[in-house]
Amino acid sequence: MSTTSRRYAALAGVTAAAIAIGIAEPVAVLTGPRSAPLVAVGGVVVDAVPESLKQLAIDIFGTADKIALLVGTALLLGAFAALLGMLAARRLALGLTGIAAFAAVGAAAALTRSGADAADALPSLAGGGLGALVLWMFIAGPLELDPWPWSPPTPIAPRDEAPQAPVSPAGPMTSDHLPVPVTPAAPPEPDVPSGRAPGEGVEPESRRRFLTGAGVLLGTAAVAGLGGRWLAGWRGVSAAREAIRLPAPVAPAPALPAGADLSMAQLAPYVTPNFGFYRIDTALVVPQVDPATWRLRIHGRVRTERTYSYADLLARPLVERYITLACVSNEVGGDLIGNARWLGVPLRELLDEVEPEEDADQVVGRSVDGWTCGTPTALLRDGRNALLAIGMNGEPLPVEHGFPVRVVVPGLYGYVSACKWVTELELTRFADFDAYWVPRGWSAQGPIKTQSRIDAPRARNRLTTGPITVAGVAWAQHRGIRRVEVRVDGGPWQEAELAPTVSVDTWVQWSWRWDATPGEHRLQVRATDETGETQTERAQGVVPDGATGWHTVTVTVR
Ligand SMILES: Nc1nc2c(c(=O)[nH]1)N[C@H]1C(S)=C(S)[C@@H](COP(=O)(O)O)O[C@H]1N2
Ligand SMILES: [Mo]
Repeated sequence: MSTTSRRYAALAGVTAAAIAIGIAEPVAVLTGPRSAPLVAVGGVVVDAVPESLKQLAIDIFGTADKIALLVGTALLLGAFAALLGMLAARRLALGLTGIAAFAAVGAAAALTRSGADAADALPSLAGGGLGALVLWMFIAGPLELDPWPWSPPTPIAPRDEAPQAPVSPAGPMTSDHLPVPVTPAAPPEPDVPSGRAPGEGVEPESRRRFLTGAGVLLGTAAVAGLGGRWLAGWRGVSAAREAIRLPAPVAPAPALPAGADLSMAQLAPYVTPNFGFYRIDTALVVPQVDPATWRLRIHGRVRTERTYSYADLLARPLVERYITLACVSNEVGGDLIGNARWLGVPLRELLDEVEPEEDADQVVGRSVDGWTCGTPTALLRDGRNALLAIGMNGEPLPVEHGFPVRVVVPGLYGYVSACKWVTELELTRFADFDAYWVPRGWSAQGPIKTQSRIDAPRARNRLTTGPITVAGVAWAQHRGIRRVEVRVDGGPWQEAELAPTVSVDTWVQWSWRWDATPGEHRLQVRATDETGETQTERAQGVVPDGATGWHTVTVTVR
């Protein structure tokens, strides 16, 4: 095939794929956003890729890893589609088979997501069908080029002599049934020297039709795709969420002591605003859970299984507590941590109502999308403020933070406790069930490790000789922070000043006055928790149960 033909064929393939994926989106508005082929396949990939690769993606793209995955998938798909187009130009049946295979993969992916039903195959099947139609239109239908450029042009042979080159398996459908050029009086095409512009050798009228068709179809795909996504969002739960008026807590959060927040530039605020709160989950599209139909079923190894509605929760005495949530994937010095004021029902009370059996040492939280986490039953009943949360910083939970209901447990990493969009709590045993991250290489137990971070100054700040405030945060949820120390260039540890805090369940801000001297300096921090244990210097990565080591920042003073 000549370069020219390859370009046309690739364009046909890419347009067919764009239509397939674009059209699937509005269909997925009816069947649920997780049934859209890109999202379904992406979801399977997220669940299946080895942990090391996922960590690499998080390292490179941070919390934009999902967007990176979708863009990467789209690029890969585009390349495949181009190849498929070229294949179709040689043998249409092969191209169509390729599209059918892709549709089958999309449908299969959608069907295997947890909670899927037969309708979830529809977006992929509808998209595949239309994609195949478009491919046919370009290769052998109304948008077909006249004559086919699929084989190298033979400039010597005058076009109205001898059968033209296209001896394609799809042969009989060639140009003879196409309209003759509209302008029979048009001057004959100039002879074609080698190194021609793409498309030359093809009737200009048919070329125009082909390219216009591709443009219109690509536009249609974009409008359908973006429109579908928009509609899905509009059909989502934001309206239901906005209509909610949260009751006042019977046990409000303690007032913040003066000075809990040093309000310093670069230093993380004591309370993390909702819009700035880190987000980590495996959901490629945010689950839309209607509070009117939401239920929480607590079952398994219990004496009395119970089910609660959202209204049931609102009617109960609510407590409000500051709790700092942290991700096990947070590197030393990282920002996958945030502190919020959570409103909810004490989980202990709900567990008392279902009466767990003595040997039920694990409570498995299950999200509407099938994600699970396993929490030690004992920790949920030991008096700490483990909450079934409905509010975050005075608002109903933001949709991406688990609306309408999630779990928050002080002292445990999110992956073993903080189930968002929770719909089930199952009492079981660690010996009987591994939650989502456990078979993927993470520890079944995930107590938060004592950590500290330098927020100011940062490595690239321009610093001048003289007094400088070094500041940051330290955390050891549910144990509390007793001491934070800073040292410069490996010198003696110096005690930092701790800001007041509301409880042992939140982080604490710290600051330290440094008389900076010119040159390059290495600042290091370490914290000691209220049990007297000082955080270890030993550097360990985040797998399997959280990073260790001292946060170190190198700065230059002039
Ligand atoms: N349904 C669901 N809940 C989930 C997760 C998830 O992937 N799915 N990830 C957990 C992890 S690893 C963390 S660190 C916290 C993060 O909560 P956030 O996104 O509200 O900060 O949610 C937890 N809850
Ligand atoms: Mo996490």
